[in-house]
Amino acid sequence: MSSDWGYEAHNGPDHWHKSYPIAQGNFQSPIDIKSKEAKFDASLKSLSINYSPASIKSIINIGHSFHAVSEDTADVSVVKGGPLKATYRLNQFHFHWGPTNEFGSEHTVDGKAYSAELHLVHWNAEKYPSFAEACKNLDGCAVLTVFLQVGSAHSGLQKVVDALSHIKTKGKQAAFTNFDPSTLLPTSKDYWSYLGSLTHPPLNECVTWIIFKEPINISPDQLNQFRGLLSLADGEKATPILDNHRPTQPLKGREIRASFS
Ligand code: B30
Ligand code: ZN
Repeated sequence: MSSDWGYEAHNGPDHWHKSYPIAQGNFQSPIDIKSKEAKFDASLKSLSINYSPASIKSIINIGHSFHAVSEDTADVSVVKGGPLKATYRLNQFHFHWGPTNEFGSEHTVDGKAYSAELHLVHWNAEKYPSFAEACKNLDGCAVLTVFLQVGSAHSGLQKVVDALSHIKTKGKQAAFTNFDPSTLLPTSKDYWSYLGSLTHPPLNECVTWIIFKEPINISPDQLNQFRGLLSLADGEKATPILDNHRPTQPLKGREIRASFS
């Protein structure tokens, strides 16, 4: 079944509110982070990330992006502490990018976009029975976010890029194992945090966003390999996935906290 939304002119972010009215809600993501307005909170220092290479199982082309899927029936890769009041379990990670290297990230910092953005998506398995149930609650999900800036090739990212040759078209899936997601994290663990939503439909307002200040590198060639994925199934007309980022949304009085001063 093809979905009713996408990132093109006829079904893109400006149309989503018709099928998903929450698109105009008070806790939507992404946002522009005005770094001067973020408030230092010493209690955020205690973020603890525990990832294992045993958790990632497969990689799948979902048409508008690709997911690296984690085993999430047990606490194999988790994040806790910082703004979180429970242990959140990794469900999948994915990226957002754009047609050129000038923009492509979803969040921006002081109006500046990065070339791409990594989302490590977790859910509150202490409180909810499944990712889908967790998504119905404000404390349901936590997304660790890393900005990607164009520079030298990233060796951790190259393992992901190498796997893309097996999932060129929508619906394709391949084994992807023995990958440590922590290789995609920046050296500095300084971050901003705020409450928001999933950045594409169903756009549920269920996410504690944790956004690392320091970007990682991605080479122009690695970015082009993302754009080489195709958005339709085998046999249908091949359309590359050139853009899958939502523009920034109004902050509507929300507070952005910083783990650093
Ligand atoms: S994000 O991290 O805010 N970009 C979902 C998960 C994370 C984000 C956005 C959406 C989500 O779970 N969406 C509903 C289920 N999806 C599958 C998926 O995991 O993400 C169905 C779909 O394709 O339409 Cu995209
Ligand atoms: Zn995302």
